[in-house]
Amino acid sequence: MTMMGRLIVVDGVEGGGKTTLLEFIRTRLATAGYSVLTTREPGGTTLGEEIRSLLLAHRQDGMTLSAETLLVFAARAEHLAKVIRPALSAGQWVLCDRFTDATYAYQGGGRGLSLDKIAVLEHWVQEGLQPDLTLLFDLPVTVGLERAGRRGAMDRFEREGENFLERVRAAYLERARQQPDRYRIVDANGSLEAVKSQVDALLNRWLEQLHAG
Ligand code: T5A
Repeated sequence: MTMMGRLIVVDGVEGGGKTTLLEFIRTRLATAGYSVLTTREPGGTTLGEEIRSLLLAHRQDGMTLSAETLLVFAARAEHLAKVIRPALSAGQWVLCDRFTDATYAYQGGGRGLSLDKIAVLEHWVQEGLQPDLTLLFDLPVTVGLERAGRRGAMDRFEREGENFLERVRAAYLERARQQPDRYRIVDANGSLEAVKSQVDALLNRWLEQLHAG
């Protein structure tokens, strides 16, 4: 029987550098001997990427919170069925740029949707599947926004501004506090080199623990 792969997620407020570090993490895991598929949310499938465009577009200002949350989970359902579960079943590791923690943080913490409602959708769509490891890139919101702003036009979530993102950040940190086994917090408020070396050390320790069983 093939051993199930592992699901590793990078998540956090805007501008933390998680997307920049995705290839670094993939290479680190590949060096450790794992076949790694990288993907992202919202997105990762043809329909999921179309849903992503709807979610991030400025013209969607005014979308109801229910519609926004259901779209996020619709994309996630596709992603799990067509990409994540088949890869894990084949023994591949999946490295995903954002996952359900982002829904708890943005739609829950940021927009104020009840966490119970998110949990209902999570149980429906994920049927108990959870990431094995979530690297939470944490940094002050102002620093993250400044970095994201340098990258170009802001998406619908970045345009919500500082107070919104402060609530998002607090929600991420609260989840990390509640589930310390799954989370590792990366201090993303440093140079790219400093962030890389932290991530490298965290991954080494996590892989050692995994092998120790
Ligand atoms: N969303 C998502 C929800 O609301 N609910 C959900 O359930 C999900 C899954 C898109 C949006 O969707 C929302 C949350 C998001 O707002 P996304 O595609 O992950 O999600 O967001 P992006 O806008 O693409 O990425 P981020 O803004 O989150 O940025 P990253 O990935 O954290 O940062 P990155 O790597 O793109 O870096 C940003 C810039 O900073 C520089 C980089 O070069 C880049 O220019 N940078 C640094 N500069 C100096 N020092 C460092 N240490 C740096 N690290 C990066």
